[in-house]
Amino acid sequence: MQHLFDQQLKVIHGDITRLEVDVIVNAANHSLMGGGGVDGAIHRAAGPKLKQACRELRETDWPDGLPDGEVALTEGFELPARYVIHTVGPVYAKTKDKSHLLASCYRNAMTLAAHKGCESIAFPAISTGVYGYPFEEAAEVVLSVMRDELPRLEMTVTLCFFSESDGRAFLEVARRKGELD
Ligand code: AR6
Repeated sequence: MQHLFDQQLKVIHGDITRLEVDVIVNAANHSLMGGGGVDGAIHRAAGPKLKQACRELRETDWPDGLPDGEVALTEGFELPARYVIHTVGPVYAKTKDKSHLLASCYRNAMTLAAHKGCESIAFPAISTGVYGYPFEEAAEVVLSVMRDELPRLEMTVTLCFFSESDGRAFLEVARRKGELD
């Protein structure tokens, strides 16, 4: 584990569904009905009540689906995390304003988590899997959101990369940007 931004940001690798934090973020899709990647893992680990909660969210709040960059909160059900915040990252090849939308995913999730009284939040590397966002480009977006947002929040943020090499690649970007010694 590596700490950045005065210990407020942790960089780890592993399975986000195992983390004992107040809230984990899901890289979902517009339907909120589950999918592959981290979305599939979160739905499997949370159990069937998560899908039911997502269905209800669709009916009440998002009848046309969750737009890119927006966030929606459910309980965590069988997860160690109390809540899940679902967000939809941009599909790299199809989206014009992608860095703005990717930043919105992170920023909106942290704002909602703070509003719910959460003190710890964990993110996967949103959009960098099936949605094709180049990893280093996404890392730059994440770092600039963290630099802007962390000072105003009393919250610990964990970036949970699935592989050790992704974790190392993120730290390399941070080092290049002068965020790491
Ligand atoms: N814990 C942490 N990270 C994980 C885990 C896990 N258990 N499993 C995968 N990752 P992706 P996207 C990493 O494709 O690009 C889904 O089908 C993975 O290695 O899950 O935003 C949704 O339903 C990668 O670095 O999300 C959408 O349709 C990162 O999570 C679509 O994929 C994100 O990869 C969203 O695509």
